[in-house]
Amino acid sequence: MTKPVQIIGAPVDYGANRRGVDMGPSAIRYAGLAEELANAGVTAIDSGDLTVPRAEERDPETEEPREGKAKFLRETADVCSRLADEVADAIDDDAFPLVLGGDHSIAMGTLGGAARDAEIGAIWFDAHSDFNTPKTSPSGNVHGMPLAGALGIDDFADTDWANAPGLRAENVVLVGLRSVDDTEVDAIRESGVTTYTMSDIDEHGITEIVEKALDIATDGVDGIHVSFDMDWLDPKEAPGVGTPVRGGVSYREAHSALETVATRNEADGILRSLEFVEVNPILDEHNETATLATELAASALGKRIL
Ligand code: HAR
Ligand code: MN
Ligand code: MN
Ligand code: MN
Repeated sequence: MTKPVQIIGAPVDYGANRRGVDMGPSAIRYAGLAEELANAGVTAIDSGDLTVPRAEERDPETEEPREGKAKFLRETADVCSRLADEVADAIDDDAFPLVLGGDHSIAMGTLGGAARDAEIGAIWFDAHSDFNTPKTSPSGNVHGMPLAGALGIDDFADTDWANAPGLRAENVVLVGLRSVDDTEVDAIRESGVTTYTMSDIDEHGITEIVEKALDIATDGVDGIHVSFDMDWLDPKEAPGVGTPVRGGVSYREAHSALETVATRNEADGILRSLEFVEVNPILDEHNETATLATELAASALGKRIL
């Protein structure tokens, strides 16, 4: 990464039903993010954390949306709006935003900022498809909704804070899916996004799948966002997540995926923003999931062994 990287912490747990993911940004910094990035030859500026009121001080019920349920939607709207501004400002300053979550609801902020004055694609590394809406969500947890929100699906059609203006569904690729709710299937099919499941990775290998994802995500856009949910990895590698799903990618596959992204970015400078979400230090073992996030960030930003 030739640009200076601007680290933005989003200590948010409104969107998850397990408390603790709000401590993710601290845990990732404590695990040595600054040193990892420095060793990778990256210049990083840490702009600290967004101010996020504690969930206990808030009432999870909201009047919005009109139908269905979504907990802490007002609070999520507030923090995503501020995150979008920070991300857009970083890009304006010719810095590269690296956002630390926090639960995955914050992706609506990151994408909103990255897609403010640009047409963008996105690669979503996640066990889950995050395509629910307040109407369809089985849980009411907003971290299961950010792609639907950013793409303006159904209830989210006129929810300005959630929508990412320049995000193009035809340039959105979900990689490594293994947990999709029945309620998400139709919306995914109708949206025009591309999906690769874990079975596709089994069949074709991680490199081929990520190369294909990059071809699709980068086609005709100004840049891409990479959203990395730590539950994409197998829970044996990343135990510190709130919604683990067996059968995820290995340690090497995760690095390989991000090294493939880094190599493409070195060639065409297409990477516009990056985020790591869903690290839950309370559920972690010796901060290893946070440590993994620091290593993966270095791989994505161009760390080389030789
Ligand atoms: N699909 C489920 C729901 O909507 C689970 C959401 C998963 N949580 C995440 N997102 N970590 O990737 O409740
Ligand atoms: Mn997710
Ligand atoms: Mn997930
Ligand atoms: Mn196939």
